Amino acid sequence: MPEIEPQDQSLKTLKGLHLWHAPMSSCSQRVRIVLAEMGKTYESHPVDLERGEHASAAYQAIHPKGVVPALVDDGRLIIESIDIIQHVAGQDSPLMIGASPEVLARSDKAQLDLKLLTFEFLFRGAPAKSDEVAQAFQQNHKNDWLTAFYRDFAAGFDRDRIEQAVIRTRDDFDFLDARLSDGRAFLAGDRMSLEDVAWMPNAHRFDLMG
Ligand SMILES: N[C@@H](CCC(=O)N[C@@H](CS)C(=O)NCC(=O)O)C(=O)O
Repeated sequence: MPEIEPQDQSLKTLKGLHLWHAPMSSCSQRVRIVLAEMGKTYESHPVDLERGEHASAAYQAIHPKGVVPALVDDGRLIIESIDIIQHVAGQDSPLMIGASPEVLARSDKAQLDLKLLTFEFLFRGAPAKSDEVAQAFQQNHKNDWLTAFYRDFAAGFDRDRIEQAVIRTRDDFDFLDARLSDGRAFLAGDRMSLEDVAWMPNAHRFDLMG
């Protein structure tokens, strides 16, 4: 369900491609990779997640879940990175060849574990959000799952929750390895497809985590 009716009706008047995104967001990275591969230019609207900009009323009127990315293409609002990359590539793109919905959906599902493990193993040592930013976020962000996630992070994630995320991630990478085990260079065969794009940010993130 990629295209949604924007709450912020002014989005309908925008021309060309507009992307709301964040540098370290894996879901945004996917979209930027496809935009670059397709040679498409876009107007960039960075959303500062560290400062909780996605809790603003203005941003939540763009993306109903208050997360990035969000894309507007000639007034049409599209959310969900897997839907966005398919939209940006377009049906006739070589990136679509062999890209299976199953592998794309699996990357979407893996995002929650990637997020948990990123916060635990990459962000925990980073400077915490100021109390002011953290409180404003809790008050203003309407996505209950996300506000609970930040509370859990501050309190310390349960060890079991981390372990389950590691196990599922291991399964995912075993699945990808099995796909590549016939010697193919890319997940869907001998050329890069959306499958590689969808998983690339995850591989990069685990690389950052060491
Ligand atoms: N299924 C969504 C997930 C979107 C999502 O969770 N985005 C993350 C970044 S990858 C986000 O905005 N997180 C906000 C936060 O962590 O505060 C998609 O693929 O677009």
